[in-house]
Amino acid sequence: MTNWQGVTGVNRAYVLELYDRYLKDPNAVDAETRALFATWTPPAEGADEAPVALGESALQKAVGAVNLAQSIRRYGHLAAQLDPLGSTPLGDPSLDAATHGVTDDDLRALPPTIISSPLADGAANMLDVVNRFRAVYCATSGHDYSHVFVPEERQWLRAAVENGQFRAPVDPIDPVALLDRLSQVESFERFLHRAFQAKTRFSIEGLDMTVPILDEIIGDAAEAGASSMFIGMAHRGRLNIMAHVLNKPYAQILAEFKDPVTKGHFQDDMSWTGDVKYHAGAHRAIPNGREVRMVVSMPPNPSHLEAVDPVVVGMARAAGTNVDQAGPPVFDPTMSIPVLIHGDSAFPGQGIVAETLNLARLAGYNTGGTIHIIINNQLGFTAMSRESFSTSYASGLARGFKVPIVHVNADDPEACVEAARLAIAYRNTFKRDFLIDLVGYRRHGHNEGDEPAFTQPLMYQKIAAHPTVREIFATTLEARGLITAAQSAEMNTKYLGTLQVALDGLKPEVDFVEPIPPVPPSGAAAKVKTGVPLERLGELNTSLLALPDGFNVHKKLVRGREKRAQIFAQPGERSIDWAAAEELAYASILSEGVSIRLTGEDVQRGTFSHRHAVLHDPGTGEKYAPLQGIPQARAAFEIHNSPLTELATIGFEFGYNVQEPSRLVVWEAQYGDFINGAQMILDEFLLSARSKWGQRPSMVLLLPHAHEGAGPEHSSARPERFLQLAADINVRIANCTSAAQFFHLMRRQAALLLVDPLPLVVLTPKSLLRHPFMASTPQELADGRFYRMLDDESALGRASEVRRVLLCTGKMAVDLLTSEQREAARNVAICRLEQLYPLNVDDLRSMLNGYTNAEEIVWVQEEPENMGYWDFMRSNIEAAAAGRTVRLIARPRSASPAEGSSARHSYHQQLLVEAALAPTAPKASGRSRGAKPAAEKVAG
Ligand SMILES: Cc1ncc(C[n+]2csc(CCOP(=O)(O)OP(=O)(O)O)c2C)c(N)n1
Ligand SMILES: [Mg+2]
Repeated sequence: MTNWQGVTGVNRAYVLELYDRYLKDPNAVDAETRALFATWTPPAEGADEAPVALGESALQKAVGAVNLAQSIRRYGHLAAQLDPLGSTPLGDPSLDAATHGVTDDDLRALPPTIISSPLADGAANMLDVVNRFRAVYCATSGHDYSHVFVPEERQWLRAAVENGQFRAPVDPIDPVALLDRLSQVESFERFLHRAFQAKTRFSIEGLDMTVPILDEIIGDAAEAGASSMFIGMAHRGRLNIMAHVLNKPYAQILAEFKDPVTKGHFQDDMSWTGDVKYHAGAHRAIPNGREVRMVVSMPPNPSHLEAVDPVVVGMARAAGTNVDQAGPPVFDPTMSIPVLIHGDSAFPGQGIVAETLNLARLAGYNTGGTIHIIINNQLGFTAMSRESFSTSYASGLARGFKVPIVHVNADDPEACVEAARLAIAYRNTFKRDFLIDLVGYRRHGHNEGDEPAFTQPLMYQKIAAHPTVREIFATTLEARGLITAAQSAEMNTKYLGTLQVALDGLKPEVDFVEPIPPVPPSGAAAKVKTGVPLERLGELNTSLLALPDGFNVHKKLVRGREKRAQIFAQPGERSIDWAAAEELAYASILSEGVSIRLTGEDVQRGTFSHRHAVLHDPGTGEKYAPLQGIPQARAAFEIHNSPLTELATIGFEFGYNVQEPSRLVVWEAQYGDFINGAQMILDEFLLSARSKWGQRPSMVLLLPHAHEGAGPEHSSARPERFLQLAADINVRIANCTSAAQFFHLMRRQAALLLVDPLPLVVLTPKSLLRHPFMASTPQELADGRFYRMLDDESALGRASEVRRVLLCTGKMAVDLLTSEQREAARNVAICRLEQLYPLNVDDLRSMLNGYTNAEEIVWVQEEPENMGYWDFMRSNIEAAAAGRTVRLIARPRSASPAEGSSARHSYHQQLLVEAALAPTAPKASGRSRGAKPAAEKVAG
């Protein structure tokens, strides 16, 4: 174009018009043109040959033709035939030539070169080009990525579509092999339909192409060098994908349909639960000679739709992260690829999808791009699309995250293969999410026992008459002369035969495999040594306080750091506060070669401004994380302020944790109260994964908890909910009343990661973070260990005088132990439970037996009676109380966890303390003086 001689007539007018646009806004033209115009000088008026006189109308025609082509690029998907059931596409006026003031004749008169596209190569004229555009953009694939704001990405996508690089013949497809695969997929469903008529299987039929799409993604990913892929999906098509993508043996699947009664799985104590067959996980190793080239895994998931999304993404992140070196971990986006298969109703409906999409580009959560596939059957149970989402497409939500989208008709296998190739190539090139909206239908009801015609009579009339994709493709290949009808039929016979052989030879009791987690060695937690020699602690402290050359800290932190430098001056002085204990615990864990990942809202500074795990130089804004800089560390430390969500972030950490169980994963809530936003992940994954799926999570939840007058939503981490879910071997729950206890608890957790892993829930302090009572001595860090219960040391010398034993935990314990009334209450002992679950009743009994003259055992909690610990503690205390009166002091039953007034809180808290330390035990039916608002219940 730099040669002006070559640009004449209409082209010349068009170039000038484009140049004009470029001058007004360089971004108004594409990058190629922009580059050319950067060095191009337009001819002077009347220079060289006189420009062909171009009337206004000719210019308009050229512009109209270009605008038409551009509109097809942008909006062609609205006219694409995406629905196999033949519904009329929405269309758009911008796709009509008339809207742009041009006719076919006008287009025919225009040269193809006025638009830059591989599709213009060799075209006779603009009409030819427009027809080629329609064939690409308005056929059975809808390319929806005008919302991608990065010009390079948009151009790459456009070029990939227009030059056909992922389509045959440029990228060949073996259509016969594809038909064979579809035959396998279809035969599986037909066989199960016949063999297990009444059983739910959530058939893939209508979206059969999901399997070949996954084949393509897996093949390309392995070729590109990825070592792992994680597939997250719900019920629909799961068994088919397990069988054919994860290679789960037919025998095992068929045995699950038989649901045999075997000795191993049916225990008389009714303790084993397991899960339904379409929730199970599986994995498959793809070999490369004798080596494993890539491992494809599908983790188990609950019925809660989309809940597995952040879990899968977290798994992929963990698999791609190397933590072997000190400092920040090294994440390699090429190592692992997450693939999420969504339902068309669930994708727009479930908020966790948006939360997961939002993680994609955050430094602490990025995975190098997730491939999303919406298996779009245009129904959610009985609800139609128009009842399920407000966006135009089921995929609409992804547009806001700038995720390129291809909608593709599931009855066009070759278009589907192209979409899959495009998805993985884009992901590998740009390391970003891509979405395939696979539009099909659902051949049966929601499950196979459902009657879909109750609610979608017309749709199901169409479906009943609609040939399967296999049948359609077989007809196509027959027409192309690639196979005969007999060969096509033979494919089905072959696969049905294989399944029949598997069923005939089935030994359900043997073939039925259910995950049972190994039983941890008994007493492992008690045996762990968590003390760290004083000298080493001192060295760690010094290293933690060291700063890189020239790095300054905020002046308000200087005094605290000076004090911190002195904490090891006197081994017996209570100089170590919670924050120091935490940081020293992490430093010592890193020095032992265990990596740590700590996330949560604002965790770098800490909600209560106590942690400062990442320092900011006030002059330069530079950041420094001491735990990444200490020379003693032998493993990576990762810390991220999380986005403002509890649900997806805990899901992500859970996934990270189960994928790489040797790393310590810690998530902290801003306030414990917000943990209920993640209830679904706690219920369905963290606390039940072991029982349902044999998984062994071990992540830590730090939940600031205490009634301090900050209102109903800044008081309670809802310990009652964790205690209700605590059963069998599934969690440890603690509420520590000293910095040393927390130090040892965290160190114990790190030491148990591979020996006796369990999730750890810690109810952590807020105002108590800096309370002198909580401070510990260096010696307690060096010599001590984590104590599950703390007896009242001050009462030991007068144990026989004690008439009442108070049992309590956390802030309530501190309030009692530091109250003015305590001194006078000589006949009261205050014992603390630092670990609430598992609770050793024998230990509790021994502690209580030390108070031989105690008449009553009182559980004191700041939470209302219907919350907190009482429901859980009551039977345990009764079991340990040896017939003594057991009662409760607590706020009365309440719908809301706490007062919305600081003054009322303080008054009520004082009443609780007074009631607990009242000189004489009240009679069973009475109330103690001043305890009016407090509920006192006598148990047993
Ligand atoms: C969180 C949640 N809410 C409700 C349900 C009950 N449910 C199971 S499948 C389904 C419809 C799902 O529709 P879609 O996402 O389109 O998937 P499809 O079954 O059509 O493949 C519903 C509402 C569920 N499993 N999970
Ligand atoms: Mg659906």
